[in-house]
Amino acid sequence: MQPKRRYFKLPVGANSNDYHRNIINVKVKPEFLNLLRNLESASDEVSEILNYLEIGKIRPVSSGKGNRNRNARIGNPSKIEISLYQTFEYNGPINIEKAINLLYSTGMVEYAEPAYVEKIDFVPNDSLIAQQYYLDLVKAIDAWDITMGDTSVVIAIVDSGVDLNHPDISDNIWKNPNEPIDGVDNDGNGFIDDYQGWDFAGALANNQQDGDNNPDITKGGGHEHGLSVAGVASGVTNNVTGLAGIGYNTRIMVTKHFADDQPEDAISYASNPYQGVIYAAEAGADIINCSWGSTFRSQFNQDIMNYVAIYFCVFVVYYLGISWFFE
Ligand SMILES: [Ca+2]
Ligand SMILES: [Ca+2]
Ligand SMILES: [Ca+2]
Ligand SMILES: [Ca+2]
Repeated sequence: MQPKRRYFKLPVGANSNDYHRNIINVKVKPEFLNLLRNLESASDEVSEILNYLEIGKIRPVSSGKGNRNRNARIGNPSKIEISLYQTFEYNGPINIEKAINLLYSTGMVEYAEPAYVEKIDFVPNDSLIAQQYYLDLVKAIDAWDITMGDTSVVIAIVDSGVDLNHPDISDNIWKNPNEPIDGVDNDGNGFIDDYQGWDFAGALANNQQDGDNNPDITKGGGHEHGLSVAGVASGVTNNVTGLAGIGYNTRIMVTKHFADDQPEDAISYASNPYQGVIYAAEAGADIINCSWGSTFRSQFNQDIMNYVAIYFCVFVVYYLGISWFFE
């Protein structure tokens, strides 16, 4: 089977390590949204293509939950209808470029893209001054001890995970007040018992379905990136707001995107951290820290960032990554 026309071409320099295998990020045309819930009703032509691709799970990137800031919409021309954003899995032995072009051939998609692999940013001298990050972390925590205030600020560390039992951090881990541990998704955000964030990558890097509710890290090396970043992010916040005047009780929300079975020297996130960005915004984070990036431009990811900025007014912190974002 061949696509009708070639709409999509992999960017120059992209190879198979640069995107997640068998995953396509899709913005569906609004008139086809219902079809996704009832694929049997597809036309013969569409069914034939979907069967050829061996489409598996189709998942919305967002549950649509969370407290949106309605004022943020006023006068904003770029409305984002997040329900149109879907992740398709396909299992057919077809390369991603052809698979994407076949999806275009169904007429269902506004656009479709690979899910590019995001890589950790080596924040300056990462390996050399890791201990200094630790010092920053301790200082920040000390400051929080002094300035316990009424306002609760939540910083999401969308990264490799965090050592939840770290003595300087465990008391500050954000807890989801609407999610008792009872095997039920009480807050309806699509994640069962996410009482302390979410582990999107889970145990296995090659399984995109084995996420769990424990974003604790199991080993060192690149897996500790999130912990280091938590220290840096806290330090930055500490410097900007200063100790005088503004008392706050900062919490760290954790989403984990390194899989437990990745080697310690891994630098690529096994699950797409943009999932964590959406999760964090919808769960009420005030600041989202993204110390990672990809060199490949993605409209899908741009739209996700617009979504969280427009509807949730979160402040997204970047370091060196997402180089295309400011172009
Ligand atoms: Ca939940
Ligand atoms: Ca629950
Ligand atoms: Ca996994
Ligand atoms: Ca886990």
